[in-house]
Amino acid sequence: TSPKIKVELDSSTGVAVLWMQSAPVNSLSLDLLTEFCISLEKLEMDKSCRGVIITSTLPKVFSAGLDILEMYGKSPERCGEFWKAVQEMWLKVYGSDMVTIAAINGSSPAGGCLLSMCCDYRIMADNPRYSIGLNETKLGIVAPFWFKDTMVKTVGNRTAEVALQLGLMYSGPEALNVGLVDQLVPQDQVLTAAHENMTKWLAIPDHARQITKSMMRKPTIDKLLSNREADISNFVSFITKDSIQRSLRLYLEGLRSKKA
Ligand code: CO8
Repeated sequence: TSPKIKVELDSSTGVAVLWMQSAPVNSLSLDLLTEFCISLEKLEMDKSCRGVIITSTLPKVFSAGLDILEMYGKSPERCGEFWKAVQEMWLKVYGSDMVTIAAINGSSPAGGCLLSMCCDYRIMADNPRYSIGLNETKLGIVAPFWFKDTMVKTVGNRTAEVALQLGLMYSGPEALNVGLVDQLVPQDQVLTAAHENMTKWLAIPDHARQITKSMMRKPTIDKLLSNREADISNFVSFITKDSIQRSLRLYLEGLRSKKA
């Protein structure tokens, strides 16, 4: 199978661009998550890399979030393996020592929004067709505590409380307004803006920025680290319930019939 991730590192600037290139929608499958983590790990260990811009090669989608097919009709063992990979991605991105900027050049529901929120800074393409948010409740599923924590850390408790219950998807201007994204720019300027912003972050001495980042994020990370196994078994017992499988099937059918 062809690679789902492409990385370009410019050693002279210390900035890498990590592209998700898994058509049609960059859904976060076990394969994509595994490749993503390996790529990020390599950059993390590469002393010449100080910052990474996460983006998509697809024309309209940043990431459609977790691959629903990984959660539908799969064995408990496989669901557990998948969930561990989702945790791993979150831990790696949220806890990265590098500067991370999400260049959100398309729609970014659920896991796509989570991935964006794990970055230090978010720049979104100004296009009325794109939206971003944690829409889990609309699928009849529940975002786990560390998704919730990440959202609270990004937009504050009250906004997260409403957004999570309603499964709100925000337009670009709405996302900017609540602070879910930091900048809204024309589609063709997303990557340029990400590079410009990266320069500001890289002007700060790494050690001071890293310690500060860790001070902000470590308690949230430790919470998952000390509950990892329980979180996996919670997910597996929840997602394999008949009623939840039925919700997922209906949602998938809805996605498919939308274009029929
Ligand atoms: N997983 C698997 N397949 C998907 C997904 C997905 N997340 N999203 C889209 N697809 C499929 C579609 O079914 C379609 O398949 P097919 O060609 O076979 O019909 C194909 O991808 C293309 O999709 P669209 O035609 O819809 O493409 P568009 O460009 O029109 O729209 C969107 C792109 C906006 C991304 C749209 O596809 C969309 O809204 N997708 C659904 C996104 C979504 O709701 N994701 C939620 C995933 S759940 C999650 O991430 C967190 C779960 C936390 C679990 C906690 C449990 C305890």
